[in-house]
Amino acid sequence: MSKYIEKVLADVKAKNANEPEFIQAVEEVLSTLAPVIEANPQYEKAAILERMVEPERTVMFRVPWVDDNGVVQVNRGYRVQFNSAIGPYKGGLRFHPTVTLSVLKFLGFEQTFKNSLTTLPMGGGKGGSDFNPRGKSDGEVMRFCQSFMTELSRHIGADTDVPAGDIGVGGREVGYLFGQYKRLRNEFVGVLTGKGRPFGGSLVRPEATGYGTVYFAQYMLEKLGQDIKGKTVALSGFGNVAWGAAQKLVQLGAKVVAISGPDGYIYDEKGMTQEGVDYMLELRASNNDVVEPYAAKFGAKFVKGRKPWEVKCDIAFPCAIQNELNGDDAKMLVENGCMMVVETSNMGCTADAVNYLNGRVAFAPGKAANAGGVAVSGLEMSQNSMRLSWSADEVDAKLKDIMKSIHDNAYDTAEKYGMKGNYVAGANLAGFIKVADAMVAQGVC
Ligand code: 2IT
Repeated sequence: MSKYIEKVLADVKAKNANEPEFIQAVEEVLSTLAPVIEANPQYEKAAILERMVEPERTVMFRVPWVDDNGVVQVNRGYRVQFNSAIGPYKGGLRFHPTVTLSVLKFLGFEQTFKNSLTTLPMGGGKGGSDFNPRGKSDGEVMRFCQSFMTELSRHIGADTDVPAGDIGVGGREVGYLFGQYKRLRNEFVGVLTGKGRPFGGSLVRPEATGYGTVYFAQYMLEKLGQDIKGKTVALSGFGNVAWGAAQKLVQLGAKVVAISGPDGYIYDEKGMTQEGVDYMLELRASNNDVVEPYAAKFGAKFVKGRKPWEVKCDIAFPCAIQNELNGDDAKMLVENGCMMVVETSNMGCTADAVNYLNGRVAFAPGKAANAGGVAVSGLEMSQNSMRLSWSADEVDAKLKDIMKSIHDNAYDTAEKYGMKGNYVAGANLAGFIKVADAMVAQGVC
């Protein structure tokens, strides 16, 4: 690591000592940047790293709402506008009890590099709330979303900051948020992505993160002279992302043997069928956050309270939440013959796990592999600006092209800097260079 990087990292740790997830994300990126930092003294001169680790703006606000019993509830809302060097802030909203400023700063920081990799003009941002949608009625979710947007609407805009979904925020929530924005601002614009079809949503957006991560895996396998057909796959999660991945994997002839929820995991030795994939949507809609019912319905095994990384698989796709796959899980996967891990959740693997896996197996970092979701959000923004709508085939073809560009950019950049096959370094370097050059060109701001 260069002296400059060490100094910035030490400052980040001192200044944000109570933000472990943010520190983890910064360390993961900065520890790979030495080759470009050393070759480009203009970055240090312009204090690019010091500026990149500080969000341009952070908004924190009270979200009061009334529950079905008439009781006033208060949650905390956030929007972290991290970096607008290459486009308006762009990134999802997460509604989950684990949401803290540290979590949203790590997500906004990662989003900046991810969005840079997509080839589209989007800056990085992230927001959300510690609101837990689990068990809430539709009316409660609507009132919460309206209150959240009442404050958020002052800070976003189609050319300023364009939020979307993330964990706990899907089509329903985006609809309520959009309705409230339109009402407050009296304008119908593409201020959110992941909207419903009738009001400007893009085809393929719901599937995009999951499809994209599988396309990315296919491009990696191609480099290794292998095919995804016939591969045994373990997924974690059963939400929107895991569903999209499962759908594409089943279409391509992979054998999906595991999905998981907070209650445990499902082991389906025969491999998931299209009916199983469709049933994931029903589980999701039940709003109970459990996968157990899948077992009885499809004659599969339910393993309570455990993670799916103990099953034998060729490829693992963590699709749930940050730090869901740790060093011990990584060792278990490798011992069981796993040859590829495609991080699909943001920072799904702990630093230990990444260090263990990267090089031992083909390892795809989340900011590259899961960028298909935000990429199709970028395509939704384009369609909204042009006031037209592309067909599903058109969007899917563009998504595939974008995932190929991301793959090749990460692969070629790693090779250029003498780290062939290291997608972690390649993605960080490629994502960084574009943002850094834009920042240098725009002066001190
Ligand atoms: O982590 C992510 O990239 C997302 N949650 C999607 C963000 C977006 O703006 O579509």
